[in-house]
Amino acid sequence: MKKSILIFTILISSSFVMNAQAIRKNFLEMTDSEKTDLVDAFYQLRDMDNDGITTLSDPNPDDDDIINNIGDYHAEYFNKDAIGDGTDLDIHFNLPDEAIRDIFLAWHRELTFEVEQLMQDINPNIGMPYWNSVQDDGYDNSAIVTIINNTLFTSDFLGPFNADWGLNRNTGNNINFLPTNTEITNLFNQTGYLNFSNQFERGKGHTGAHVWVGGVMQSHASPKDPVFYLHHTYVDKLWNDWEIANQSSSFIRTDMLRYDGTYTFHGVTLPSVNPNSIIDSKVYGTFYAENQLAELEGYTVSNTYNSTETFYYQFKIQSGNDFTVPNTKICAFESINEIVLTPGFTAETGSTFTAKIDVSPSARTSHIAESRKGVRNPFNYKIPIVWDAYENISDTAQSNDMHIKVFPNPFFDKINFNLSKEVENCKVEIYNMIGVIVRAKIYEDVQNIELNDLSKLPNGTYLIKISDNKTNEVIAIEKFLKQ
Ligand SMILES: [Cu+2]
Repeated sequence: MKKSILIFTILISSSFVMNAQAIRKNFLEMTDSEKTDLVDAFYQLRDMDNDGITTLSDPNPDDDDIINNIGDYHAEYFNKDAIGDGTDLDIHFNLPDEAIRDIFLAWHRELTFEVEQLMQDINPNIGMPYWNSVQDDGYDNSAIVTIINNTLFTSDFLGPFNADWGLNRNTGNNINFLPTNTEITNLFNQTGYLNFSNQFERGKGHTGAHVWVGGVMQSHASPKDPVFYLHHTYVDKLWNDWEIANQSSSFIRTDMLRYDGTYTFHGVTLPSVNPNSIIDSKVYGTFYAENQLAELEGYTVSNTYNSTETFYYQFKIQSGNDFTVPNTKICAFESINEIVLTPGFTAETGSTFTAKIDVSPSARTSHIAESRKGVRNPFNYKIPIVWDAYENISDTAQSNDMHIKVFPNPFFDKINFNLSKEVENCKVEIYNMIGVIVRAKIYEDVQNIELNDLSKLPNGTYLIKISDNKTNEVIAIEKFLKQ
């Protein structure tokens, strides 16, 4: 009897830390089936009494589910030192001794892992997506609200949770609550870790999405709204990007609330995690993709969490720069479009490594079926303007004999566009892959266009669109890569 209980406990414990490795992407890059998978997983995590009812009308509500547990925990310890004698540990806004107690970024990283792991127990294909809440300066307020409501809070994605879970969102809030590119640039200019962390936690980069969504998301119980996890995955990505540039994150504290090896939920003891051990988000095999590009670098496959580490991304996967699959370890890359291995990628003798493009539908039915449909145009709110032009351009280009030579491609800080003939009065626009114009300029009588100072653009795929400034007719369009 005792033995079977022990085995049962081990099974639960080990399943709790399975998987985790994932390529996390912008939710705008998710296919329809991936959205369905994520929504289903959220509802299952909320339904710990397994009666299939996850709405407020559940006649036997079991509040002891992980979503409510995390929400309540987060509320209880949110800013505990401010209400006690000042010595209690907490997870937010630690004053006055925040230097030794600031675990905001590490704590929320571990929390995101915890929930992602639980979701992967339900469906191993899930990677937590992120919501980039940064808005371009000078955007039209109502247009942004429409875009967010038409992408993030749709009826097939995060919209229905509002009524089902009583979240009282107020997404008509003033869009100026959300951060601008300028604010994020200022944040990234912070070089000391404590300054960065403090400004991040208190500034719009973190608080913006909480306040703008409103309702529960604005309260100390914010993890009860699923959008919390997409927002904090984005916060985590920004920390990851900052750390790559600055390499100076460190925590004086070596323990964290909830993850100190004593906290138990439904019979499972959560691991003890030293915040300094998770400064590199790759520690769990987590990579961030952006703009149709996933760069897998500086990682050694260990199979610690997964007997086969499978990295899936429907766009381009590029790996090199100290990515190693050691002897006896198993790793796979899966893509729909392109996999590139560059110097520094090593699959050692005795390892198993496979790279699959367009893997058979039986292997990854839901991803592939949808991705095949969606890969050319997975964005349904803005980018079609560009993509439709890209699709039709061959006809136009043939008729006016116009094409663009791009060099270097990929580029880093400078790029040249060489048109096959001079154009009189044209508008040049550079789009990223979620349809946002990142550069725009009007030219008179131009054949060679040079753009500089592009090193701060995120890596990934872009489109240049050249159109007649008077008629708006597309003259030429070309795709290129920043790396
Ligand atoms: Cu928080």
